[in-house]
Amino acid sequence: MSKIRSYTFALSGMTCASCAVNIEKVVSKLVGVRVARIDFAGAKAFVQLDESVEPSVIKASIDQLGFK
Ligand code: 9UX
Repeated sequence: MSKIRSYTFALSGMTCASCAVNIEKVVSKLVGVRVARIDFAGAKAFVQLDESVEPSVIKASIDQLGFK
């Protein structure tokens, strides 16, 4: 049984609510991601990850989509 860790971080660059939906779809498919919620209005990302997954992997993926 692997543990799950929760992270919340600021996310800049979203210009419409669809951006949040798009990011959620991509991040949700990454290995080890249990929960991905992107808050457009609050400009935040909330994720729950298997402990084996470093949050930097998630951030790198979001960077690739053009957000910070
Ligand atoms: Mo909104 Mo975001 O019109 O990648 S979907 S800008």
